[in-house]
Amino acid sequence: MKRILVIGSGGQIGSELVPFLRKKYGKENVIATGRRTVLPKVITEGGPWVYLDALNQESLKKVIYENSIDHIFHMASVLSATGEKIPQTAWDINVNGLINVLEVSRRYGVERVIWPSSIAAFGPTTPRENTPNETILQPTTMYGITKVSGELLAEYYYKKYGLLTLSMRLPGIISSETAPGGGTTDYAVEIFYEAIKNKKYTCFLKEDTKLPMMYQPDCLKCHVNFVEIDESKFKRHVYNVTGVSFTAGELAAEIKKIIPEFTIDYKPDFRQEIADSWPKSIDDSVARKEWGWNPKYDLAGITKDMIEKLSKRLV
Ligand code: AKB
Repeated sequence: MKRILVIGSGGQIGSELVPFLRKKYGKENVIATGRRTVLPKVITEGGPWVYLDALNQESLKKVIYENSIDHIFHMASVLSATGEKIPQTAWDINVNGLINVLEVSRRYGVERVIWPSSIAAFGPTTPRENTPNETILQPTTMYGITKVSGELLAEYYYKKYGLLTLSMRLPGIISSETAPGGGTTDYAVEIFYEAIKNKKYTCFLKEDTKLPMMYQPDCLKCHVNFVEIDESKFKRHVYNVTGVSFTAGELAAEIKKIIPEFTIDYKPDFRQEIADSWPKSIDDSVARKEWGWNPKYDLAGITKDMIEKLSKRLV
C-alpha cells in the first residue's frame, strides 16, 4: 500500500485532497501536514495529522522517515496576489520549501513528488490563446517566477537523482469546501458565495477577462492520476491541464440562469494586471495524449454543482 504525505493540507486543494486520498488508499496511509492551526475536522480527525513547516528540513526528514513515505503531494504555496505583497515570503515558501522537499525526498527514497505548477508560469510574451505545453516562460509576477523556478528544480532532481517529479500547470480552481486565498482567480469562487448570500457581487477583474479554470473534482482526479499512472507514460515532468475557459461576464450570466435576481458590477484592482499577463485558454492536448487527461466539468456543470452544494451550506 502506498504511504502518502500531503504538505499544505489546510489549503483550497489540500483540504479536499486529503479525504479523497484517504478514501482511496486507507486513512492510516495518508499523513496530512501543514502549518495551519485551524483546520477542518475531516483533516485532523479523519486520519493522521502532523504539524509540519516545509521550511524546516529536520522536521521534514523526521516525518518522512518515521512514516515510511513514498509519495508526496507538496501543496503549500503563496498565490499570485499575495505574492505581489510579500515577494520574499512567496519565494521562501514556494521555492525554498520545494527544494527542501526534493532534497529530503531523494535522500530518503521517496518515489514520487507531485507539485502543482500554475498558468502563472506563463507571462505576457507567451501566446495567450491555446497556450502550448512547450512555450515561452517569462512570468512578470513573483508567484510565476517561483513556479518557473520550481519546474526547473523538479526537472533537475529527476535528471540528477532519478526522483520522479510530476507537475501540472493548474488554472484557477473552483471549489465548494475551502475558499482559496490570495489568488487572482479567486473571484470565480467568491462570486458563488456572494450570489447565494447577497444576490450581488463586485468583481475585481473586468467583465471581459477570460481565464482558464477547472472544477475541484477534475483537479482531484488529476492529482490521483499522478499517483496511479505508470511512469512509462510520462514523457515529461510538467503538463498543461485545463477544464474550461470563460470570462467573468460569462460566469455571471451562467449564475443568473439559476439565480435570476443576481447582479454584478466590476471594479478592477491590481489583480487585473496579473490576469492580463496570463493565458486566456490552454492547450492540454499533450496531457490528454500521453496519460489520458480528460476533465468532465464545463461552465454549466460547474455552476450548477457549486450552487447546489453551497446553497445547502449557506442558507
Ligand atoms: C492564482 O490565482 O494565483 C492561482 C493560480 C492560477 O495559480 N489560483
